Amino acid sequence: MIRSGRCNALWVVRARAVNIYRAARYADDGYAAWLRFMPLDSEYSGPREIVVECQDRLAWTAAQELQFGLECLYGECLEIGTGPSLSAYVLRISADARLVEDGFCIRTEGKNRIIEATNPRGLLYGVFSLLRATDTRQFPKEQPWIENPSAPIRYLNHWDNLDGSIERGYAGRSIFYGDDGQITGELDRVRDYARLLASVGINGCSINNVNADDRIYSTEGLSVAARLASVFREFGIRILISVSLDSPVRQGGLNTFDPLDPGVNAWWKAKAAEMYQAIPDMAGLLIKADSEGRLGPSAYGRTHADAANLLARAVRPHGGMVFYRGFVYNHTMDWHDRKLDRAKAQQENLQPLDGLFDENVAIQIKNGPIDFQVREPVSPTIGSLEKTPKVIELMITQEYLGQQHHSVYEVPWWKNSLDFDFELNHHSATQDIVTGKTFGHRMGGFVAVCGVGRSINWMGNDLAQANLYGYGRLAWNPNISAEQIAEEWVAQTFSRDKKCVAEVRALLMDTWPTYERYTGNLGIGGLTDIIHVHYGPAPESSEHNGWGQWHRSDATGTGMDRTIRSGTGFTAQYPAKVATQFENLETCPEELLLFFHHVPYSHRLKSGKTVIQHIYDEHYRGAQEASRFVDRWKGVRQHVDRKRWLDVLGQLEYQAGHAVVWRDSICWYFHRLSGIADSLGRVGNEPHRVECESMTLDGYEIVNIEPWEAASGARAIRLRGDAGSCQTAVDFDPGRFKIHTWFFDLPGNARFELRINDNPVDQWTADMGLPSEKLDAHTRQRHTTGPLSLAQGDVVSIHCTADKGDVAALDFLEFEPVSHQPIGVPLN
Ligand code: GCW
Repeated sequence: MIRSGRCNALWVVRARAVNIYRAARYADDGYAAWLRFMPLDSEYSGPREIVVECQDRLAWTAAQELQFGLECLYGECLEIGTGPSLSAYVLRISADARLVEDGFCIRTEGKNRIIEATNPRGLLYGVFSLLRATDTRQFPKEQPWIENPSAPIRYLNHWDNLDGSIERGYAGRSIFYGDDGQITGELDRVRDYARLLASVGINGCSINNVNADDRIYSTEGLSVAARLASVFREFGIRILISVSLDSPVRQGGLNTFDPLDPGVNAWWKAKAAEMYQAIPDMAGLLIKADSEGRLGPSAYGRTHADAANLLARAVRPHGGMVFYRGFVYNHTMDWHDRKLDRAKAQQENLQPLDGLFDENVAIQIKNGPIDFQVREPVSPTIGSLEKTPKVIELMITQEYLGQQHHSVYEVPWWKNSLDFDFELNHHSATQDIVTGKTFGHRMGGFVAVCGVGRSINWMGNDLAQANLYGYGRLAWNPNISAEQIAEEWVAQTFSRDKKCVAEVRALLMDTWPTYERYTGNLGIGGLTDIIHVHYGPAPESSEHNGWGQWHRSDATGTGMDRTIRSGTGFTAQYPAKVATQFENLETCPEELLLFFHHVPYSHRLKSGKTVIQHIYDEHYRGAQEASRFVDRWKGVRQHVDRKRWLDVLGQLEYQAGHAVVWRDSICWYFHRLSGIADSLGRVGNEPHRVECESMTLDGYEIVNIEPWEAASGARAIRLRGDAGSCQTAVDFDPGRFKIHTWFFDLPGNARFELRINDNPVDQWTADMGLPSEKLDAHTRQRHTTGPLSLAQGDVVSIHCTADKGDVAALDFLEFEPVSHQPIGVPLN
């Protein structure tokens, strides 16, 4: 075989350096994610070399990845060269008409394995797919093995700010930008990140928040953007830049940003030319305008089409696209007006403009009409913009889904949106529409908001990586099942052991339904605090303000009436068949009932249960399921490396506790509002709890909690000074108990010590870094001690030390008899 002298030597040197670097980094800390390539126990019997038939850097990267993957999997290091060879993996660019851009074909020819693609990116995807199949032992049956991506756009959006913070990021600070307001890049990490993305077919990535800071496209900023672009380019990923419509004023010194002003037009043209000079292969621009305080075309009475086309014409000579966000609404609506509806805003704003957008504009639409809630109908705008290419926007970062402190596998939720059929006359599932098939658009696809940060495992929660992986796989092929994606991910990430794969897959599959159960049922929305942190329960926060995430719960009923007959008329935005289905109470899918209808609490569901009883039951069931996640995870202990097993265990234990916070807050809220008792007698009747307010206090004071349902009895205790304690004597029958201490974890590291008869038996520090600085349902959680034996008269006390603002606040102690099964509805 002839090796291409210098070029090849260089690549081999680089490959070795990269491998050493990787080996050092690839401890079982989650950094390698699904690219661990754990050794297989079978002998290698494949081709002996790797031949790259084209002199393209990306093709060489593909070869190196193949070399690295096979070496990890089999311990065989194949040489890379330019051929010819009798037994090689051959990486070849071909004009095979069966392949579209980025697609690949893998076939056997004698002793050679040919990987063909129409572009080098396709070779990289072919290699990663081959490695995945080898790693998971799942080879497709069909020969040749041909795969084409579902759509050309398979992008991520980063909401990273230039000061290193990340909007809605829950895994540490930005991997793109440094601290202290400097704009710097952590390029090693970015490179490893790009590699992960490429391994699942992601081919574009925006590098700054849609709430855009335009310094990233100042002359200095562009040099940073260009550095990031060059790293992403190594793995076939093109970058996008988020822009701010008022830049001609802010950055350019003009006195207007009117989209129809010739000076503004010229400014953007010049800016685009500057951007493309720095980043010749930039995918395009992304823009959020007239939304949540961002300036937009309405400032000059112009339309979204005017704004989008202004940018589109600037990037068009360079082959760029404009992604115009459909997330347009008024957040200062009059909540008294029962006809107003935030869900209607996108369609009202964009539909009249269908046909007026330039052809290099795509409208980027969130899967639901509100905002990434745990359940929403699919946004009608996806089905209605027939003349305009669209991309669907999904959310990987778990803003409204527990912010990675809760494990929620989102793929089933996304599939639910992608499989939804608009019931037009032809293939009209969401996935057909956004991939361009339904209305014959060449452009289209997928975008997801991703919050990876400097946390060693990228997501802050090892299980949350499944969402990043799953998004890429789904964008590549939306027909892969959520179960299969989970299986592949577990096998590559944790263990190939069949039992482990099945158990973790099943656990992942249950997380979204469970999260929905203990947060917001029947399409009511998340019931989280929508004004501030979007994390724990705060059902009242949606009401009586202009944000429009109303659920309209009152003393007699709940749900938002969006019908044509008596409500906001939102249902009319869907094609006729679907509209009729949602409009009628009898045919509206129950999981969306409260999204579309306001019903009395006594309304009977198909199960025969009333809505209020369903809400109680689902919350109890959800919390019970969350506590079983802990036991289920314990069942795979021997298959998962210790660090990650312990990390996930800790996360699931926290989740189980916070699910109870959710359950209680929501049940208490609806119990008080409706005045209707839980027929199973659970709500408001917690026999094993002792309120801290009623204990003997030393150094503590009693405080009222807002909102009231965030603490038991609406009150808690907090330290007045640096230290103190509370104590209670056991006045129930002796036995073995788990003691749950319900406390609040504020910023600062307060310390707690639990003593029995003044003997220390447990201690812990409240240091989770939860997203609130108040005593509320975001910060309330539990710590569990025991089981241990208690006898009548034993004194249980908690001794606490404050730290900075953390006042070691406590809500109650709960003595759970160990034989005690939590009261709940039987699990199906
Ligand atoms: O859900 C909201 C988020 C905002 C975000 C906005 C959007 C970037 O809370 O943080 O802003 O959506 O999608 O633009």
